[in-house]
Amino acid sequence: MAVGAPTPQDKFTFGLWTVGWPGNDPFGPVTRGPVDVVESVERLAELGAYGVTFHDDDLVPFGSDDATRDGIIARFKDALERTGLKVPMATTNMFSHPVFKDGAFTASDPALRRYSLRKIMRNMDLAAELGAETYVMWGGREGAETDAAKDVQVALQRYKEGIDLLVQYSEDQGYGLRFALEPKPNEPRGDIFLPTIGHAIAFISTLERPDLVGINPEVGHEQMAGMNMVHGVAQALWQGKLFHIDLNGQHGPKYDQDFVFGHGDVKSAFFLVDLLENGAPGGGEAYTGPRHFDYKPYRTDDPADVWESAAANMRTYLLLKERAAAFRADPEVQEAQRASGAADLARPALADGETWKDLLADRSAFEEYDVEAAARLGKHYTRLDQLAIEHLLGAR
Ligand SMILES: [Mn+2]
Repeated sequence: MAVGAPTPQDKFTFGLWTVGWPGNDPFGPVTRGPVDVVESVERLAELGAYGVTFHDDDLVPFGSDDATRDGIIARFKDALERTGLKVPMATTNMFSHPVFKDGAFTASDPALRRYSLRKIMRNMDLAAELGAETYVMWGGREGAETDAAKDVQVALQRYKEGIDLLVQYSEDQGYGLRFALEPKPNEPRGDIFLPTIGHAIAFISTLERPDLVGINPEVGHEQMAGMNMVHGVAQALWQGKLFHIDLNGQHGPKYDQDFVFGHGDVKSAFFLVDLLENGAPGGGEAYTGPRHFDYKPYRTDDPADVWESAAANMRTYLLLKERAAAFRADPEVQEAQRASGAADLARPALADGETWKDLLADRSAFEEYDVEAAARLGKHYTRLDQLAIEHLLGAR
C-alpha cells in the first residue's frame, strides 16, 4: 500500500493538549515532563500537520499575569509564523480549575456564570487574533451525579443564554466565528448535558443563531454512549451541522480512552474516513474542515514515542483514505451494491409530480403489492460487508 507522508493539504490538526498530555490519570501522576508549546508546533510542522488548536489554559497557565501571558503568546505566534502552522480552532478550559467543579454555563451561581463567560470571551479575542474560524465548546463539567442536583430544563435554559451571548459577542466584534458543541455522555461528570450528537443538534435548534452553531463530534465520545459515530456524523452532515470533528480511537462503552485514530474500532474508522472523504450525495468529499486529532499518547509512552503516536494518527487516516478509495473503485463492490439494491434508496417513493392522491389510486402500491415476494428477497449485505473487510485488511 503506497501512502505518502502527510502534508498540510491533508488538513491534519492536533490539540496542544494531546501531544502535551503528561500522562496523569485518576489513579496516578504524570509519567512524562511538560512539552513546551514551541516544541509541539515545530514537531507537528515537521511531521506534516496543517495546524494546532488549544484551550486557553494549554497555552497560558491558569492565573498567569498579563506580562507572562503576553510573553507566551508572542513565542507561540513566532513559532506559528516560522513553521506556517495555522490555528483553525480554539476552545476554553471550563473544567480543570476546582471553581468549575459544578459547571460553568450551568453552574448554579450567576457570578460564576458571569466569570465563565468572561473567560471564554477573553480566549475568543485571542482565537480571532490567531485567525481561528471555529470555536469549540465542550462542557465537561456541565452535568450532575444525582438528578436531585439540577433542574435539567432550567440548566439548558442557562446553557442557551450563555451560547447566545457568545455568538452575539463574536458577531458584534466582527470575529465571524462558527461555534461547535462537543457532545459527551459522561466523564468527568456522572452524566453530562448534551450527551450525544442527536441531543446537541436538537438543542441548537433552540438558539438565537442556529446557523452559526454546529457540532464537534468525537469518535470516542459517541462510542462511549454505544452510538454509531458514522451514522451520527452522517446526520450532522445532512443537517449542515458538521462544523469540526475530533478523531481518536475507542473500544466500545467504557472510560474515555482517547487512543490514536483507528487504534480502537478500526472498522468504524474505515467507514468514517470513507464518509468524510467520499460521502457526499453523488460522491465526493463530504467534509472540508480540519481532520482534528483529539487523542492521548499512551501513559506508557516515553517523550519520543509521543511524536510517533502523533504521526500514527495521520498515517492511519491516510491508509484508511487509500483503502476507502480502493473499496469505492472496486467493480465487484459496485456490482454487490447494485445486487443489494442500495442505489434505489436515492429514488423518492413518489415520482415527480405525484401526490398522495396518485399513491392512493395506485393499486400496485398496496392492494396488488406482493408482500410475500418482497419479504423473500435477500439483500446480500454480508457479501458487501466482507468486501469492505477485505479492502480494510489489504486483501484486495
Ligand atoms: Mn475523549
